[in-house]
Amino acid sequence: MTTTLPALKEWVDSVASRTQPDRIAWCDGSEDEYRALIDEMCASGVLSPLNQDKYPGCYLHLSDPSDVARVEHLTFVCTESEQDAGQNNHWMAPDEAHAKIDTLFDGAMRGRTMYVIPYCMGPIDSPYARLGVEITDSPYVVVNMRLMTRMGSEALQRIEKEGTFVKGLHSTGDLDPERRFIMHFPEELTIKSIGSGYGGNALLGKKCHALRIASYQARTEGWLAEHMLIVGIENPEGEVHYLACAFPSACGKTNLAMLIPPESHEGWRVWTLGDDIAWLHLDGEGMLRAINPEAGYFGVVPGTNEKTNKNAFDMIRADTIFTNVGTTEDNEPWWEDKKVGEPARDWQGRDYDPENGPAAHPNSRFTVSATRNKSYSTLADAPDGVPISAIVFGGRRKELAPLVYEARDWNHGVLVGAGVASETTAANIGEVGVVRRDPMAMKPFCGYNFADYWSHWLSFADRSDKLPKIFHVNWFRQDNDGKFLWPGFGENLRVLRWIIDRCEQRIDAQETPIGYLPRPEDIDTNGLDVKDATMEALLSVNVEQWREEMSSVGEYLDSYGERLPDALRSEHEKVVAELAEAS
Ligand code: GTP
Ligand code: SPV
Ligand code: MN
Repeated sequence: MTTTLPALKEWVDSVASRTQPDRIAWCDGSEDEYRALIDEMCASGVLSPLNQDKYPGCYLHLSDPSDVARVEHLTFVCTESEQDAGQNNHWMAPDEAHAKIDTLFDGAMRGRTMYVIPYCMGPIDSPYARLGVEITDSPYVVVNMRLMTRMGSEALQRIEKEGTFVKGLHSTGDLDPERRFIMHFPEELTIKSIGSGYGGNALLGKKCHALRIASYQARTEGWLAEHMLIVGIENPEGEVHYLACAFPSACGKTNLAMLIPPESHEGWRVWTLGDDIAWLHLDGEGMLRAINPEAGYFGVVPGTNEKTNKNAFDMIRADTIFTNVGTTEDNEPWWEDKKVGEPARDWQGRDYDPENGPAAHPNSRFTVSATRNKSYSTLADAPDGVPISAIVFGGRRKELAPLVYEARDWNHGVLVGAGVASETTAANIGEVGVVRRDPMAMKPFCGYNFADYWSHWLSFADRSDKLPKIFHVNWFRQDNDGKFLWPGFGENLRVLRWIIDRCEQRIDAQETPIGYLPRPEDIDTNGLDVKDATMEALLSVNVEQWREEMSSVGEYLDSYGERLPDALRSEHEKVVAELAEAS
């Protein structure tokens, strides 16, 4: 196999002459190809089969212990002008970046196979879908890309028809963190990544293409590429509302996207469209519509159990690749909070010893096709996507942020999104549990200057009067003993109901300086062990703390200087003024 598209053929040839692979394999995305790669990796030790009676089609991959998460400090956006990348990104001049990384690619694939992976992000016949080709020397990347994207012959046909595609070049290199870089050239629709085989660093269709490059393209083309789950909530009357929710990495998107209604909520159904990325477009009527560019899940394993996420728990019982989990004596995968079985070996293949830390790495992941999810929406393949009723921002905050609040209007909502802060998690190499600003949950993923990004968000108000309402949630508020105040998981449906009732104008709210809040009695706590005082605490707005918060948000926004849109500055001033007046 090869291609009829000269630009693609020339690029593949030029990469081969630089990287010097032993052979070149064009991936067709077939089941046979997948099987053959799995067998080959089992033979070479890259994968090992898990217990095939209990976990049929499941395999374990243990990564290099230094290569277990994204590497924001080694991730660059390389635009001609440094200001276009913005202070939210690490920047390198394109010439310098190419020179630096190309040297590392010289001869990098000697003794290896170079795989050419054509892929489509989004339904294959969607006008909103975008194409890419990833070249990699990692068979692990190939099988993951097959689960995560629409990959192979059909994608190649569309690429040949359209002629444009994002070029992604990846090599695991020698896995030395000193020679690891993830570089983006949005002006050239190009990605170059070397030195890591892990998730967001290596599966280039995901964060590199569908967020960093796509957000840059979306700005010039008038749409949005966001770090959002997409979920459909169906009430007992059959009315369905679609929500798009942006939470930072490892802050509950997968869980919310696959929520199972609690027993108290008979007749409610939840449909998953996506768990990580949403591409949002205005349609001819001014409705914001969303597609999920992905076709699978690369989800956090620890914490997944029958109670927290039964859908995911069942979904990963077959045809799943586990990365960096532990195993039991009879070779089932094991992770913290699985609630069944016991670990015998840890994620580094050692005999389990609690002294060495958890059995599963906190950022261990499953890769699985979305079709294995029982609640996968049939509309996930709809070319036009689904209409969005509400946009929901959120973060992990021990204090301050109430369980839920609603922005007064779109512009205020953009401020709420821009002010998102959250505790860092194991999804990135670095310190965990430190509160940092993570606007729209896009801090690691926006491919251009945040100031321009906020202007772009604000511009939607000029283009439509049917925009969704914007909310903020926080499932992670804690009491003085560090216990979560809100039960979370399936019970989050109770909060989504309030959000939907607000969208349908079925319920009033209390006005506060930070936006509209439910009165404690507005959230249905029937059958929950949540005391009235707890509910009040969850919905309290501490004016003193919020003054400090808004002053810190103000400083953060100001750090973007001249490019910061005036409308965002004035939204901020309004909230500050309201807080000054409040008692
Ligand atoms: P990425 O895939 O990294 O983008 O993250 P994600 O947002 O999909 O993260 P995921 O849903 O996998 O979040 C995993 C973490 O969030 C686990 O530690 C869960 O226990 C925790 N979590 C999810 N939902 C809730 C909730 O409602 N309450 C509490 N307390 N924790 C939750
Ligand atoms: C995230 O970190 O937000 C992820 C996992 O979804 S990764 O694909 O590794 O970026
Ligand atoms: Mn993510």
